Amino acid sequence: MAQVVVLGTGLPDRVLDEIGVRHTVRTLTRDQLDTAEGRAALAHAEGVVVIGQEPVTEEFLAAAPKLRVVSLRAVGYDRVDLAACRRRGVAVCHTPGVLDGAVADLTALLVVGIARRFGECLDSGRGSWATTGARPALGTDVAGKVLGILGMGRIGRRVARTCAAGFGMEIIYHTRSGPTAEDDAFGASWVTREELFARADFLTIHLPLTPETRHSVGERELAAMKPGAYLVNTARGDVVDERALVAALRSGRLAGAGLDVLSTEPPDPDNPLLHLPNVMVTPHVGSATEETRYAMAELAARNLLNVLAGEEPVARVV
Ligand code: 8YV
Repeated sequence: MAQVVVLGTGLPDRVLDEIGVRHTVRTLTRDQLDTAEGRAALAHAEGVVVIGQEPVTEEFLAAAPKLRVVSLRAVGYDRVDLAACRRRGVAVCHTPGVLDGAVADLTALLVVGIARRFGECLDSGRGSWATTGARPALGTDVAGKVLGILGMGRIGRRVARTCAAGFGMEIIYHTRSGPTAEDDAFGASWVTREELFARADFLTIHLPLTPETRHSVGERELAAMKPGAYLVNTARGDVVDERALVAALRSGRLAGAGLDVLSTEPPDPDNPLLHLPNVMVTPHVGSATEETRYAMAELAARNLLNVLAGEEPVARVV
């Protein structure tokens, strides 16, 4: 029986019980982590489940010398110091595959949402329509438009299929690894990175955040986009240089943006992206459905239990 710390709330009771049958479970909030009680729990922990965006740093690992596994209830692992985990022999696991549909649905929603000025429509519906009769300016059709997908992994591919089959969009994509027969089979075309930015009416980002991808969509890339194009990001805020994005939106170079992720979360209330009428911001809810979060929690628990039992986890990063 090992000590397991669950960092953050939101693991369903059934999943907590599943871990609790075999191990001692201690749930800690971010604030509790800094208390004597929190430090003591971490000092004995052999496994940690990370629910939110809590960083796993060298300092965190030093406070948990018995740790054998960090199990993320997330697919993204950009907040984990992988090198430090490797050095200390700590396994890192994540939850790929089970959230593709939910994230792709939200991406498609943002594509149509910004095209149809849905943020402004909701504001009007709740206010000006009844008081002054004012309604937003006309939107634009998505059918027949080019959707550019930057990063054709599981989520990008799911977005491609949804937007091609459901909305009649033409799909182009770019991945460093080049075209795949599977993607080309349903009419998506691989293009160079330059061509992707130049041809997309809507560009959607599905890249992990790494040192190479940080701010990789910046001034140069945004200036290369068609005037009046739209940007969607449901991956990680820091893939985009937010200052360059704000400038492109203010100048009218970009017609709008749909963002589920921002550089700082929760954002600074003064972040201009929260105040531009042609930007729809959602609060990092790509995977936030009952079914998907349950599946993520179960996979996170399975990964943790496997490592603690000396078995191979389902999805290992380190
Ligand atoms: C999670 C995410 O909501 O999986 C990811 O990488 O960004 C989201 O699905 C987030 O990590 C909180 O658990």
